Parts: sequence; structure tokens; C-alpha cells
Amino acid sequence: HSKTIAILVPGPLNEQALSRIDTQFTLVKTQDLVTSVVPRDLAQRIRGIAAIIPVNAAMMDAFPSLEIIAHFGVGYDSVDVRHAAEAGIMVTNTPGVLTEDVADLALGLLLNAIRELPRAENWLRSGHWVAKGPYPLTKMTLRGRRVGIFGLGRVGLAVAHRVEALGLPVSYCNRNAVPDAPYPYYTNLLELAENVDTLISVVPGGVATAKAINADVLRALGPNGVFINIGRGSSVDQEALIEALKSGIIAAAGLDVYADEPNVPQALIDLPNVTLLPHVGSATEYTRGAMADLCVDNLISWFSSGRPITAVPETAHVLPR
Ligand code: 8YV
Repeated sequence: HSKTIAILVPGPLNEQALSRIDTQFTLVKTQDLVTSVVPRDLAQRIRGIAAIIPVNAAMMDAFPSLEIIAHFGVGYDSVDVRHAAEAGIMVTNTPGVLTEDVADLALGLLLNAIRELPRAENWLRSGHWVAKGPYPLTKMTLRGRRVGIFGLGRVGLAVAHRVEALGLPVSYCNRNAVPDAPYPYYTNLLELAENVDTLISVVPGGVATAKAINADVLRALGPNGVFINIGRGSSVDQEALIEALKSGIIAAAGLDVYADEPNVPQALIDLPNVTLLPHVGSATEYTRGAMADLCVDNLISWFSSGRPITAVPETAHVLPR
């Protein structure tokens, strides 16, 4: 591929993705997307961006030859896709390759929250097993639970299959009913929450889902309620969640995503009935490698054939210049 094509990588990116971009294209690496750090003549030559960090309208406009933004990740709420579509800029993401690992993490959080696995392990590690005896019986169990899944996309479906294997009934809420999904469908999240005690959120970020999981939804889950989030922190009213966990409005939570990553409120960290992970849903070498390949393959495909592999729906119509 043409070394004349310059690809900007602002901020951190997977090593495998970086090295493949460097082999195929002219790699321009910067700390962040402050455009002033890219010399003017070089900025003119940037035809693609590969990034995890947010890309807004001003950043797109700063690169007059920009054709494609290859986002590293399936959720692309950090990219202003509306502006990209208007400006004729293709945006791609990395769906599919991370589905199973992310779905596995939902189960991990569910088991951690309900069976208190991190605390039980800590009991052993801190010598309590010897000194004080067995770990106390847990108040919660998975048995008898009804699970609601908010967002039945690729990952949501993979979570549903896992929950079925646990022997628990699944229902869901989604923008639209999913054809062939054998689970009861609710158009309304509050209604779903009223009919389950365990809610797993797998929705993307953005305005459509902003703070969708609010105080009312949490209250509807009830005092035995468990909330799991592997989607985006922006979909939760984090203050309401902290209050619900503090006051027993729900029983427990398991979180991989937060409102303002990597900042997790101390109030959340101080709570004993929440299990917290540092956004590791897709964080295996195996899956991150596959995401890296898909991210770079999108660039290669675009510049060699004018078609990306996994365009986001908002820019699927965009054609090469
Ligand atoms: C991140 C994710 O992209 O794919 C997503 O939407 O949230 C994660 O896989 C990943 O953390 C980027 O490094």
C-alpha cells in the first residue's frame, strides 16, 4: 500500500495496530488530537485517523484531506458521526470480534456481585479462613432470578445465551424488537425493570441512552435487585446508582464502565455491595489483537477498494472522494 497515504494516530493505540499502520502507510503519531502539534503541510496530507480517543467536528475539519476515521472499539459514541456523515468522512468501528469476551465479562460481574467472589477470595487471602472460619453465607443467589437485558445487539444476545445456560429466564428492552429473539420484549425500560430483578445494560452511549438507567428504573428492580453494566457509563445516572446501593433500594451492582473514566467516584469505591472493574470487557490479548486487525483492515480496504469492512450505519453511504 501507498506510503504516500498519511494516517494520524492521536493518543494511545494497540501496538499491533500501530505496527501494521506503520508498515502499510505513513504513520503520524501524536500525544492527542490537538491539531497544532501536526505541522500544517503534514496536516494537509492526513487522509485517515485511527483512534480510541474522541474525535469531534473541529478535529475533523482541521484535516482537509481526511477521508476515514477508523475507531478502535465497537462503541463509537466518542466520534461525532453526524458531522462525519455531513462532511463525507467514513467512520468504521470493530464489531463482532469482541462480542464473546465482553459477554463473558457480564457473567463475571454477575457472579462477583451475587456470590461476592472478590470478597470471598479476599477472606482467604487475608487469613480470615484460618482465623475466623468459613466466609459468611451470602444473602444473594442467582437461583430464582429473572434477568432483563437492556440492549439486545450482538453483545446483548451473547449475554442472553449465557444467562439461558445459567437456567434463568431472559427478557429484554431494545429500540426495536429483535427478529427471532425468543425472549419477552419490552419497549420501555421501566416496564422491563418492573418485571425483572437483575438488569444487565449493554447499550451504547450517546444521547439516546444518556442516564436511561435512573432512580425510577433502579427502584423498580427492588431491594433484591442487581444491576450490571458492560455498555457505557453515560447510560446510568451514577449519583442515583450510588444512592440506590447505599440505601438498599437495590442489593448490589457490578460495573465495568463509568460516567467519567478513569475517574471512579470514591463513594462508589467505598461501597461494599458493588464489584468494580477498570473497563476490561474486551481487554484480552486475543480480542484486542482481533480489534487491531479489523481497525487496520478497514483502512487498507478503504484505500485499496473504496469500501470499508465495518462502516458504522451513519456513514455507510459515504463514497471515496
Ligand atoms: C474499548 C469498548 O473500545 O469496544 C468498545 O466499545 O468499550 C472497548 O472495547 C476499548 O477499551 C478501547 O481500548
